[in-house]
Amino acid sequence: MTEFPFRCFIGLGSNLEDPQAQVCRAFDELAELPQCRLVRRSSLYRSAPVGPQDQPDFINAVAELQTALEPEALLDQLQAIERAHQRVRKIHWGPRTLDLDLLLYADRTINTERLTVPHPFMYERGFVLWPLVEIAPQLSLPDGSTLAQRLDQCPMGTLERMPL
Ligand code: A4P
Ligand code: MG
Repeated sequence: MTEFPFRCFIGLGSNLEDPQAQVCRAFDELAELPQCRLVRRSSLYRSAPVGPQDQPDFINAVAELQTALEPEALLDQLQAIERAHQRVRKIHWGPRTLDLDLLLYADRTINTERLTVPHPFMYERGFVLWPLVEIAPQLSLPDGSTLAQRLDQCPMGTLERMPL
């Protein structure tokens, strides 16, 4: 089996139209991406919305991929999956059928017009960090900090791990 060289992490989120099913289907679609191997999927987590409060709770999860795609090519694939879930972009931080964020790409720091990696808000967000530590407890981050250090600053709040 060919191993793809770059390790990356994708954040999944949904709060519309059966969010658990949206996230489970997205995991299966990530597993089918070209030049990628889905290595791990976290549990699903439920939490209150960050941002506008007049929207349903979110279901979030994190996936670990090995890939040969360059970051923007991977983003293209993630956005194609979002489109397949008929996501309509309307309100910033508003409700969505599926949101796929490229959280981390190897140990790279990326700042282009289309892509900011590490994802700019991931360190403040329990719904990203807790599923991430579940599947990658030893992870160190591009700035040299560890996930354990970041978690100290990020309480679980309303976050709840769903039973398998
Ligand atoms: N973009 C730049 N960097 C990235 C990256 N690392 N990964 C660009 C993915 N996309 C990236 O994204 C807008 C543009 O960001 C893309 O075209 C891409 O080129 P978007 O997903 O359409 O915009 P958005 O989702 O409205 O904004 P944003 O900032 O991505 O929102 P977030 O950060 O995704 O937050 N509460 C809970 N509990 N759980 C959630 O999952 N999610 C949000 C949305 C708010 N509150 C939430 C949750
Ligand atoms: Mg997004």
